[in-house]
Amino acid sequence: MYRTFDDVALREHLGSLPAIAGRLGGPPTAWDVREVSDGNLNMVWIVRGPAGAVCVKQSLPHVRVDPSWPMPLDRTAFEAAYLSEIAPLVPGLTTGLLHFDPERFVLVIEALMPHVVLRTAMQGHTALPGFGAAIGRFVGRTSVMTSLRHGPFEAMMARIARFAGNTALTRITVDLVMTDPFCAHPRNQPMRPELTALEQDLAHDVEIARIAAHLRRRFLSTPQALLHGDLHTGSIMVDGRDVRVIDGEFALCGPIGFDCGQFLGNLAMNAIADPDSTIALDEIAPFWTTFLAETACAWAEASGSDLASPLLSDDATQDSLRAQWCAEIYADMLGFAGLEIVRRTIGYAQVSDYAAAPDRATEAARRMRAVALARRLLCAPQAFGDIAAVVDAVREAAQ
Ligand code: SR1
Ligand code: MG
Repeated sequence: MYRTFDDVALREHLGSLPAIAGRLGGPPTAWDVREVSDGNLNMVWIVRGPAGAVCVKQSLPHVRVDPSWPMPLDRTAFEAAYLSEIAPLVPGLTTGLLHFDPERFVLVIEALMPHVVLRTAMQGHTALPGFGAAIGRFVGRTSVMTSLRHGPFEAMMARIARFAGNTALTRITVDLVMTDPFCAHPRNQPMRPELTALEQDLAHDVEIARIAAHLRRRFLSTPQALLHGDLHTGSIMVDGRDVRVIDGEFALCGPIGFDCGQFLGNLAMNAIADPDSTIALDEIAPFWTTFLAETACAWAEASGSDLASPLLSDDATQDSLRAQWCAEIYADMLGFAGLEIVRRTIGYAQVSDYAAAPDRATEAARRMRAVALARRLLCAPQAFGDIAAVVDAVREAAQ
């Protein structure tokens, strides 16, 4: 039976799970339970015992940061299903799933210690190079291996059906990322008065409205692969060069360029919000080139319905099929990065990276430059023929 855990209920529940209690060691009363909820939706605790530690996540019947916003509990079930599918594909790039309780909507995963959230590390200028390539590997491998390229189409259909049920969180993305920022929705939180006119301009821009509608349609009707669905720099933890993707509760089957675009958009925002640091800018090209390289490796390993015709099996044809696949992802990535930048700059749930500005006027100017870049990504994607052109545009916007 579901009830939101308090300290006592949490200890009691973990104590009833022999594998978890054994991992922690000692009696439940000896465990150190610390609430570390940080995201917008769920409760999270780190529990430490004499023998080890675990991370526990429980859904609330509402958005954690806004109790007036009701939310179904099933999001941890989708996160558990996502982790079960992708963790074996990318060992060392995510967390192990230790336990899921479908009645209490409690997920127990490996505790990442002493990792910190990548966004925090970037803001503190302590993030080390290499995380872009790690995310490129993560997205490249998980996307090919959970697409029609690999396995029988029946497995893909089952995956699509399973994650199509994640409608509550998909609704959040459709509204907060793809709709509200472009219609002056009351949930938006642009810096007022500095960005009020910008929000109004966007709300009256027919070209942007059409492009947002196109991307929304692609997001909802192009189930290319199993996506993380919320791959911003707050969904990644790092410890030195160890990089882990967390928080897969928004998982769904969709266009691969969505995950790529969210990550790219967040790197671009950090670069513009904090021009004293070049780490985000420097990680963009390694992200994309590693994504392409990993896609090529996974493509060769995969065995799916694309390979059914002997007419397509020679190397040159396979290379051209892969190039076509990557070109489609690249085009989607530019658009979704544009949406993510606008959303995190004027919409609901913004990025804290902008706090790097020394004063309000500078912050507003940086936010405006970020939205100007987003407009270019959305409206003039032909100007970004390769990833070097994207890096140049981000560098220019950060100056
Ligand atoms: C109401 S949830 C707001 C945001 O938090 C999550 O991390 C997602 O990014 C979502 O859009
Ligand atoms: Mg999250």
